[in-house]
Amino acid sequence: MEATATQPQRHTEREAYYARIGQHSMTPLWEVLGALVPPQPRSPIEPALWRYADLRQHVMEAGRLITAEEAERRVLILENPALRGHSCITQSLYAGLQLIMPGEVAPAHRHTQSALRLVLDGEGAYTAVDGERTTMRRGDFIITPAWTWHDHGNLGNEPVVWLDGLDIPLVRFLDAGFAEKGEAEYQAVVRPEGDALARYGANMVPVDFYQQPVEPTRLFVYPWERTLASLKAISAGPPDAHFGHKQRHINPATGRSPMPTMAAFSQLIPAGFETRPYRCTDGTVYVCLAGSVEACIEGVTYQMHENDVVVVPSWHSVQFRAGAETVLFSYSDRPVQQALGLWRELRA
Ligand code: GTQ
Repeated sequence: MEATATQPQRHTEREAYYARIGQHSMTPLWEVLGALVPPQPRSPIEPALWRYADLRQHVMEAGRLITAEEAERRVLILENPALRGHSCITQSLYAGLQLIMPGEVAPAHRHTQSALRLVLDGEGAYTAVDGERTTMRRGDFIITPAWTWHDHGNLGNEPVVWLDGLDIPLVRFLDAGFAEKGEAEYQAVVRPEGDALARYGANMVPVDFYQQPVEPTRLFVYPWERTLASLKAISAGPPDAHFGHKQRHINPATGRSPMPTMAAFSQLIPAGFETRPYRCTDGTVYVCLAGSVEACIEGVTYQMHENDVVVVPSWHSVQFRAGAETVLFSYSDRPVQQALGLWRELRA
């Protein structure tokens, strides 16, 4: 048959052609089209679990090796095992465990990357955002929106660890990163603690305050106490088949995500409850704040206990099976995808 006879020759001819056009920084689309325009997302990242019980000692060891001041931020990055060396947990998101020792200060700086914190371990630290401090209590969800000054300190007597979630890979992809160091180590306090929560976080805003849709919230702490109280109250009713009892954290002045690039969620899964298979295009980082739960991702089960972190890549099926009553916090790039008309989900 002529077709098969000409195949090797054609192949050689094409390779020579690719080499010639390569000299002009060109490459044929037909060799890569399937990968460029896949029928559905084919994430290069992998599902993964970080067990806090295994990590804690290593995080604490960093406290002996480097000071917060020397490091600027003493953080162990949680790198996706399939993308080592890229400082990312999904293609668009960063995660890390930050440690601050008693008496230390992580000096003031600001950057165009947005950050969220989820307090995991220890007491007595604070984060200051644009001149207001908030004491970090376990389970608190705290934000430092793009270009806000922030420093962290520890006035207590124990090491404090929290999870940092940032949009670093997304900002890097867009080549839109700027950063500045503060003149002083820590910011002068210009408002009493609780001011932002009272003004913006009590179902009210100042009388003449109208916010642009893309602005981050002025509220910068979502106290665990309040989140848990809401979830507990809601859980008196029937759970959703795919989520249990899941709430979306918002900017209360706009109803949008707290910051334009990252969504955050808290959910309670009743003891013994199993969620139905669910997939969505936003790769998501989950943290177990209370209870214990099995995360079944594309058929592989990851056992989560308190402070454990799991990443579910885009378009991977996930199901949760709670042991004891479980509270999960999660974050993703959903608002970016929604703004661009890209976000999809599938409930099985
Ligand atoms: O606390 O400002 O994990 O700037 C990475 C970069 C934390 C922070 C990180 C940062 C910070």
